[in-house]
Amino acid sequence: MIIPFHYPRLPLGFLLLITLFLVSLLTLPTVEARIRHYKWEVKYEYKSQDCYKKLVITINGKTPGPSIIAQQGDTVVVELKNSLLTENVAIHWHGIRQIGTPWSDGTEGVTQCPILPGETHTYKYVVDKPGTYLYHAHYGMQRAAGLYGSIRVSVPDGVAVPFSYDYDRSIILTDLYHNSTYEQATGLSSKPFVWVGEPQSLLIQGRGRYNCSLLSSSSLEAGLCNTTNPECSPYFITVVPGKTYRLRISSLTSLSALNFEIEGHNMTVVETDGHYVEPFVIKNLNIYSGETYSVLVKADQDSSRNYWAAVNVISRKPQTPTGLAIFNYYPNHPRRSPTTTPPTGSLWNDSDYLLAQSLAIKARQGYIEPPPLTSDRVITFLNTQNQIDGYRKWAVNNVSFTLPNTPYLIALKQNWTHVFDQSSPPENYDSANYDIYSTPKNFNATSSNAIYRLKFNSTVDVILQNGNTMIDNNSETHPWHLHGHDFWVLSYGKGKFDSVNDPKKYNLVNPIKKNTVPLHSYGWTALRFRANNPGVWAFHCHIEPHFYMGMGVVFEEGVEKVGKLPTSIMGCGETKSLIRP
Ligand SMILES: *[C@@H]1O[C@H](CO)[C@@H](O)[C@H](O)[C@H]1NC(C)=O
Ligand SMILES: *[C@@H]1O[C@H](CO)[C@@H](O)[C@H](O)[C@H]1NC(C)=O
Ligand SMILES: *[C@@H]1O[C@H](CO)[C@@H](O)[C@H](O)[C@H]1NC(C)=O
Ligand SMILES: *[C@@H]1O[C@H](CO)[C@@H](O)[C@H](O)[C@H]1NC(C)=O
Ligand SMILES: *[C@@H]1O[C@H](CO)[C@@H](O)[C@H](O)[C@H]1NC(C)=O
Ligand SMILES: *[C@@H]1O[C@H](CO)[C@@H](O)[C@H](O)[C@H]1NC(C)=O
Ligand SMILES: *[C@@H]1O[C@H](CO)[C@@H](O)[C@H](O)[C@H]1NC(C)=O
Ligand SMILES: *[C@@H]1O[C@H](CO)[C@@H](O)[C@H](O)[C@H]1NC(C)=O
Ligand SMILES: *[C@@H]1O[C@H](CO)[C@@H](O)[C@H](O)[C@H]1NC(C)=O
Ligand SMILES: *[C@@H]1O[C@H](CO)[C@@H](O)[C@H](O)[C@H]1NC(C)=O
Ligand SMILES: [Cu+2]
Repeated sequence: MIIPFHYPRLPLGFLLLITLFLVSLLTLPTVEARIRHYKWEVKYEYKSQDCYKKLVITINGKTPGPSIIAQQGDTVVVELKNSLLTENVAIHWHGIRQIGTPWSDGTEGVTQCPILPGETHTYKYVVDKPGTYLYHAHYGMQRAAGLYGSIRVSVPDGVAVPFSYDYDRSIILTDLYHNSTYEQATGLSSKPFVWVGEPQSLLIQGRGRYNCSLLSSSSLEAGLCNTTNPECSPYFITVVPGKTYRLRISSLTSLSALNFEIEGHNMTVVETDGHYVEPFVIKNLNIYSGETYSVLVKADQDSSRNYWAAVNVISRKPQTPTGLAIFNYYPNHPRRSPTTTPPTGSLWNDSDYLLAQSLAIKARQGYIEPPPLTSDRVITFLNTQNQIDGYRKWAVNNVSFTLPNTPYLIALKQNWTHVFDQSSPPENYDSANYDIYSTPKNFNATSSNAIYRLKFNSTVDVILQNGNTMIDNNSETHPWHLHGHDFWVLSYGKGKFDSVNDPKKYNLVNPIKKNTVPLHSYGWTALRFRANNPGVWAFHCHIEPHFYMGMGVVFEEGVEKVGKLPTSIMGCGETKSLIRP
């Protein structure tokens, strides 16, 4: 460092200031946030992710798309070009709360108009919290076509993570259907109803393996399914003996709840949805669509061989083969398949095990954000399978959700009362007279695009209540995802929620905060959040066909505090008048 004595003509005070400035540069951590700029082109391409060749949506030629890697406080700018030719698009930044930028949430119909073919749309938002997040399409059933990827936000310089590891890896789990999302959506909205069925394959970081022999010989001859295709060679996680790996495991399945296991290795859960977890050791991880977890795995087993990393379907009777990756000890060859039988995970219908693992997830000591001890409003959502005019639906409190043509955020800022149903949707169901264990006598529900208006900064409890589907002795698991917020998970329970006694069992001491939470079969889940993020936020089942069939609601809070909306989110429905007067 140059000592400023060499410049005697400068006044002493000025020299002192320069010295202080130079010293401060050397000692203070840099706090300057960066801009992370991405240019993405979205288009259809043929891929053979599970050896079966089909059309998928790619970003810059890839599915999963490019990872967003940023540091807390950075601004992410994604310039998205829609090259799908005949299809709209919108991308949701899953787990990013969009504080101050509710128009960048990417939820078509809620916070923006769809991005038309040929158009370029720019998303811009701040990643204000370290953790593991995702992005994915939020238009129709487009996510299932392959439009997704991971977001990794690191802690600021000079801030420590409360656990140590040598390497960091992001792994997305998905399920794959050979039918297109259009065929699926058509079946779901037809009379008679055609269910999408169970997926053909489970993918680990976009790779799986279908048994091509199950197909007709003509499709094999056409080269549609070829197990020697390098695109479907298994994903491998190469590890150095003795090192610890932070695996950021996330699920963006269309339907399946999954169990993730690495043969012969335990995992320590340390983070979920961007919040530190009080560490606990597991043999395998139950993960529901929309959730993210960081687990620590130590490469401390016999390194002369490789091990399977396996995903299996849970909570529905499995009809999809185990999805496999290779946990590869360096310097073994990564494609050297273990000769052992792959793990089959936990029993798919062991509901006690599923519930126990959900209950084991608590906020880490030293990082607890205590919840408000009371709430201002309790909204109960009964989840049911229904019928409307003979069409199969899902509903909450007997209302099946539909999206308006004019996005809510724009309609509310414009005070337009004619573009969506202004009534207040039901806060409860007839819990005294409703038997959650039996098949309803009347499946008929109504459909609506009415929304829940929350008092700004009020504390809201949501009780998710499960029940029986339209099939006897059947209740499905629903992972619920809230946009714009992290909620406290107060508790989970079996059976019907008891509004007098169950709140006494709430965890108000160290509840975990999350953005996605399972509602277990025949059970309930209680959440609390503060309505302090001005905007309009979707809250929905993360199962792609369920949301498509109406399993969701929308919350509005403090919309009058939202700044001027960018015209780039407009152009559909009534909003045409705002950009082309
Ligand atoms: C795929 O779509 C076709 C219609 O194109 C339908 O007949 C078939 O049942 C679907 N297959 C599955 C497995 O859903
Ligand atoms: C693939 O399917 C064929 C035909 O059903 C069956 O004989 C074979 O065992 C299957 N292979 C595997 C690895 O499951
Ligand atoms: C399968 O792919 C391999 C190369 O990966 C090729 O040699 C073989 O001919 C293909 N089989 C069929 C039936 O297309
Ligand atoms: C995994 O954890 C269990 C229970 O704590 C323990 O019994 C087992 O030895 C551990 N396995 C490995 C490979 O560390
Ligand atoms: C779980 O499913 C298996 C079949 O996959 C069945 O044999 C078993 O009885 C079921 N267990 C429970 C607790 O329902
Ligand atoms: C349900 O609605 C249909 C009309 O879509 C009607 O025909 C039927 O009677 C209703 N069922 C009951 C039990 O009300
Ligand atoms: C909507 O109503 C609010 C409150 O009455 C008012 O402040 C605002 O200017 C209105 N916005 C428009 C676009 O008319
Ligand atoms: C839904 O509405 C139908 C018809 O109005 C009614 O018979 C049924 O009991 C309601 N179901 C629930 C869960 O409220
Ligand atoms: C929101 O409520 C909390 C708790 O009552 C209070 O501390 C905070 O100041 C409020 N914030 C605003 C913006 O009203
Ligand atoms: C449903 O379960 C109950 C109690 O376990 C049993 O009595 C009944 O027979 C079952 N119904 C069907 C259709 O399986
Ligand atoms: Cu669902």
